[in-house]
Amino acid sequence: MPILTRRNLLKASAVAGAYGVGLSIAGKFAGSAAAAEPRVMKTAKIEANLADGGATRDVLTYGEAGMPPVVRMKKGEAFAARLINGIDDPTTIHWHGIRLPNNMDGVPFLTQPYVYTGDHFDYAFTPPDAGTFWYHPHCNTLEQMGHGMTGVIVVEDPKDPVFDSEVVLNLRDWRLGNDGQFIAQFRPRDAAKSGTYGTIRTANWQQQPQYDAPSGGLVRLRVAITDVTRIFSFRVDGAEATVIAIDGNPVPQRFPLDVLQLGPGQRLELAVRMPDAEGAVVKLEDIKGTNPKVLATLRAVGATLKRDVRDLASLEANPVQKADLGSATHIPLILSATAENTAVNSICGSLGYSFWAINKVPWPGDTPDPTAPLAELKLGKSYVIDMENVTPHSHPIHLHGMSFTVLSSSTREVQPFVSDTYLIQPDEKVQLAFVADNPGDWLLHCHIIEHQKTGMTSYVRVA
Ligand SMILES: [Cu+2]
Repeated sequence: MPILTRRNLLKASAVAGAYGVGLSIAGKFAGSAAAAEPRVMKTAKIEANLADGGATRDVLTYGEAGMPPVVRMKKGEAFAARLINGIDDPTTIHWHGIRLPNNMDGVPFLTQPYVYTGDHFDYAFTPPDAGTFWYHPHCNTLEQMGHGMTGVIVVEDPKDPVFDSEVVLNLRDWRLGNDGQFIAQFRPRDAAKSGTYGTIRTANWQQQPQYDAPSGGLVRLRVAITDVTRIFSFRVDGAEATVIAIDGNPVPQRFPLDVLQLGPGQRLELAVRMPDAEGAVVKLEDIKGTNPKVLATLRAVGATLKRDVRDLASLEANPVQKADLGSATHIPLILSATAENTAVNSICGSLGYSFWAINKVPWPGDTPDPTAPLAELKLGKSYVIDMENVTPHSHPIHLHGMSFTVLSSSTREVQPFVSDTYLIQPDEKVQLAFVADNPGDWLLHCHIIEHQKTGMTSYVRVA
């Protein structure tokens, strides 16, 4: 009797034609029957002007030229996209932070087969939540994401308050040499620490771009950290900036931005009240490290609109179920470094090292037969992840398919943020509560891609 491996299962369902959009999914995250016209998202290798040294070759993107487009969806409305693979390497699309049916989640072997060169895959789902999200491959990710395949998603809510302007920033680095060409994407000794940093920092694939916004107006500044490594400490200089949403969800209580640290995969939404004086410049800065860096600027134009951030209506909370803490089962989760640095075999972009582990198990890579799930969860039941970081580095831990609420931290005051990614600090213990309301196998991993690819990955099974 043939062993029913995950790969065989995927093959079988592909042969049966049951794969993809046609597969019927039970549960509330099922795609809407009214199919939207699919948006074509074709991967491509291009040249792009990223640094002063001239055009960079071997840049990877979606579309024909430049940065992957900002994909706009509407809360509660069907969305469809056809991924066509135009690059030499297998790929998929993961829609980070969007709660969708498991077979739309874009994780090779866990939720779908590879999309090989020249092949396509149809994604279709209805985003239940409004906010700022992003998309990227989940296969050979260090190379594909490192070379450009990271794009921002805006899910609009017709009930959103009215701003005078909106600016979307895709923040990421590039590992380029002095000649403007790609250099090695990582160094093993850095992968075993905080990760390998890029050499060129960009917002929307430009160094310190400037955008015009109405003087005295309110700007909705949507920021997504799509870099594979870098943690940012955000500050705004020259204007009053109010944090209105983090990781696609409105914050329980708005607060003025002083300094906020966020990691790869995370998103920040600010209401920036532009200065009244025409020509005044507002800077978004990263003040982490020894050299504070201006990421992008906003320039006030026109006569002042004299707006007041206090007049801004609140964002509607997303329909995320509240966990029942009385009945919740606790899942201990310990992030650690592995003792040994043995190479592991994998076929989907393993880096050939094992430096990290979740509950002492280093993920072997995206293999056809992954390790056992971290936990098997009952559909509809409440859970609390008790996560502890015993490493000397910070890790942005991302859960696919479900949103959690941050209950408490051992080291800091936390609001009950709803999120999909938590940046856990060294020696921190944190409690993340959620309802296992979405059936399937959902990845749980560090979003510093070198950590993810050298062991810091696992998954939970909801059934
Ligand atoms: Cu990490």
